[in-house]
Amino acid sequence: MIDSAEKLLAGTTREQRQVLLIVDVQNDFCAGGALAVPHANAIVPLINQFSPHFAHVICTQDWHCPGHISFASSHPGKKLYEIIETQSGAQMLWPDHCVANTHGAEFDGQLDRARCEFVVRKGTHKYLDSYSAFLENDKITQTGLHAYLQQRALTSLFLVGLATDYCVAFTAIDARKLGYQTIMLQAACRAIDMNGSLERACERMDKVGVSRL
Ligand code: VGL
Ligand code: ZN
Repeated sequence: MIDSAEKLLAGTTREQRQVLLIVDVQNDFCAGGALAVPHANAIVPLINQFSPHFAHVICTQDWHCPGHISFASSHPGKKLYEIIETQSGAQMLWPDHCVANTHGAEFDGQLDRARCEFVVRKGTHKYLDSYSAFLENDKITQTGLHAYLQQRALTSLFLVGLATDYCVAFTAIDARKLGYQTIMLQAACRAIDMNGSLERACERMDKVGVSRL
């Protein structure tokens, strides 16, 4: 850790090191969106209630270019939700979603972002997807979130948002591996839950020590 972050850590209270990390609360994952997560909109008022109680609020944004590798439409002959092999491993094929600079990629209009201090965009490379807000799916490429948190000595993360079984879970698991205290606030998350994906994600989170409140 850099020297100034160490000083910051010594001089701050536990509360000052806590972050509300709002994962992918974007139009395409909400009602009427291209990859709508069931009951996604129900979490927004709750997240808005939590925000003022955190010293730090950070939002993540799924941000793909047209023709992105994760889109089924980029792979003629392949079906939606099929899993294909790519250079960076297995890739599930999704509907076109969160295309950069489109309405679908914007944050939900009801989400209060007044106190959001940092936005992390992920999945920005055409040939590389990212569920985690820390490491993209090749497990090498970093988004910059870890560096930001380290430099500000932010050590404990409260996760809310979409989707529990994909981006929230992958982000929480990487956070634990990187040494953050990681708490998932389940009431303010919603899942896609396809073929047991939610149960598997919860098992993986439990195994690495993500707290689920
Ligand atoms: C997500 C699938 C594809 C998510 C993002 O935010 O959970 N899921 N891209
Ligand atoms: Zn995506």
